[in-house]
Amino acid sequence: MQNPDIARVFDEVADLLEIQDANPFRVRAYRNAARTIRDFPDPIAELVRSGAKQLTEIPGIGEDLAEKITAIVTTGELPLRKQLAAKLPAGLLDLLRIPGLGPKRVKLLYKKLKVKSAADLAKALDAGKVQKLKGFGPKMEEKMRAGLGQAQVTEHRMLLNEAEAQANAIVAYVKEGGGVRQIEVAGSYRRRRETIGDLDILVTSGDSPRVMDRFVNYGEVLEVVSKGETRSTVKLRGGLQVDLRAVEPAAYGAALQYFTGSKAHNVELRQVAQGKKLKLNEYGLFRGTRRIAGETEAEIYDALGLDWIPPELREARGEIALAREHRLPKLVALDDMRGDLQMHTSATDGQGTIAEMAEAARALRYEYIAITDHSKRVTMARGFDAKRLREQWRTIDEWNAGARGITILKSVELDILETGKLDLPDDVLAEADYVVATIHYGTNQTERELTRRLVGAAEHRWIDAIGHPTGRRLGKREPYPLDFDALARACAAAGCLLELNGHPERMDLPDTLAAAAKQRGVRFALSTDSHQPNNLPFMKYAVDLARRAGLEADDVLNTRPLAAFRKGLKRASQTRAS
Ligand code: DGT
Ligand code: CA
Ligand code: CA
Ligand code: ZN
Repeated sequence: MQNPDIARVFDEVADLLEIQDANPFRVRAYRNAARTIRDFPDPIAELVRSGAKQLTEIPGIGEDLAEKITAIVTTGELPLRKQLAAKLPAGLLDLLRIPGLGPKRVKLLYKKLKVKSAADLAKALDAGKVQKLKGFGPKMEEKMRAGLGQAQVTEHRMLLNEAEAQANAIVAYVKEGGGVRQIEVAGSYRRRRETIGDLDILVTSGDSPRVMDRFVNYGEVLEVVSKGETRSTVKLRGGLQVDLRAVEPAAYGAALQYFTGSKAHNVELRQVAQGKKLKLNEYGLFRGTRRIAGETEAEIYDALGLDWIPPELREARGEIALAREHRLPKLVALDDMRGDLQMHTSATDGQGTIAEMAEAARALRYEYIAITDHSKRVTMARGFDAKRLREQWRTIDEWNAGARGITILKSVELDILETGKLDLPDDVLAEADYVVATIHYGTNQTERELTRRLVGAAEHRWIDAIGHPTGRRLGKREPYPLDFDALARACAAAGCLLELNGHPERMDLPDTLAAAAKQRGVRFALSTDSHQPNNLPFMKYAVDLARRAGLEADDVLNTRPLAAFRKGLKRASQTRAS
């Protein structure tokens, strides 16, 4: 059982409690638990089994939660979840998967209209009953109709970090069985897309039937979809499908190239081959019947007259022309990062002290971090007013005076209010080292209003970056309406950074928008939006985003040493009005 599987149980408990009108603090406790578990870097089930570490040593996990986790890991079920679910119709939880429908709305639909399933909802919509409920306007109705259609046709995509946990575990398991020479996960996973439809694993082996046998007997397998001597497909608990293909070593590079995709990239690449009177497929690059390349990817690209293209760029967005002209970008790498520019502490909605966050950052050999707790508008997170923020900054000053080899930047995640005003006064913002401005409220405004709010913030003298610019939450919330080009132009003109938030649920900016912003001359800030020390390694996902956008180290301000970083901030060119 992987961390996301455990987390899902707690999320469901929170949903069930909320539908049943439980105390909001109790609901929140389970939500936090789910997040803590989902974001924990090591497999918690292993910890339970090995007993190597007390679960209660994990930040945010107390006695009660530790007991519940142990129950889930050892029995596969949580009695509390069963009890809560038994009180409600079975179809009700399915409704939660429809975009826009959270527990609050599901509760209303159930209580007022006796809606117990997706079918009931469709009927209620057709009868015009839904729009009469409070909080369900015509816009919402349209969204639900679209969602109902979608829930039936689109498959479930998994977040990259969840797929990564599954991929690492299954690859380690297959390797342990022996007889594996090469093994690699191809597909969208290798291209580092932010969500993954299924995993495509390739192996070379002297004994592929044995490898296939082991694969289908993996402990997490829920269903063996197909099994053969060179190809098998399984479905794991939690829904992820995994394909395993065994190929001969002479075709490994060709198979890796083919199954890495994207499909659109492969189509273009095949055309390049055809132009040279060659044939490209998953078995190799052929002149007539003779294979002229296939063992490695590099020799295939080379034989086509192209530089090797990093998988993150293989989306048919012009990378093949660049590879032909030797003009591919030198993509930013995790190793280039010298700091992390968004994280929260237990003073607001994080779990971890300033010192704990800094320690974790030092373990990653960063030079600096920004502590960006929320401003006061985010009441749920006990956001800071000017007084509490300045108190935190004094603590940070003291910490920095200890010269611990890492610098903490005084910062804040500042809410851009519904009116477009900022949540804290200018004199406070002027004292910060770095300010990242974000929108959390009023996201149902028009495109014009939302764009005006963001552009206004980007132009403000004490705002250094716009955080999670589109507001999307993968699989949960669509981006708010925004004239992104207007924002990008404003940022470029004002010297405001755009954040690439690498929190796996956000991945915001999306890669295509980041690439468009680079064309406008924008520079970027990479961050993790960590809510506990263990989240800091999420930086790799921010880097994945940046690489998919074609960014180089120079495009990312926090690849620079501290002094150069400070100099590159918008505030460095402002004179402080006193
Ligand atoms: P996913 O799984 O939806 O996140 O995305 P992918 O890209 O992993 O797609 P998937 O699993 O359907 O296929 C893996 C790769 O195999 C894909 O990226 C390219 C290659 N591939 C699959 N079907 C075709 C095809 O019909 N033509 C070509 N040229 N390549 C294909
Ligand atoms: Ca795939
Ligand atoms: Ca596949
Ligand atoms: Zn935020």
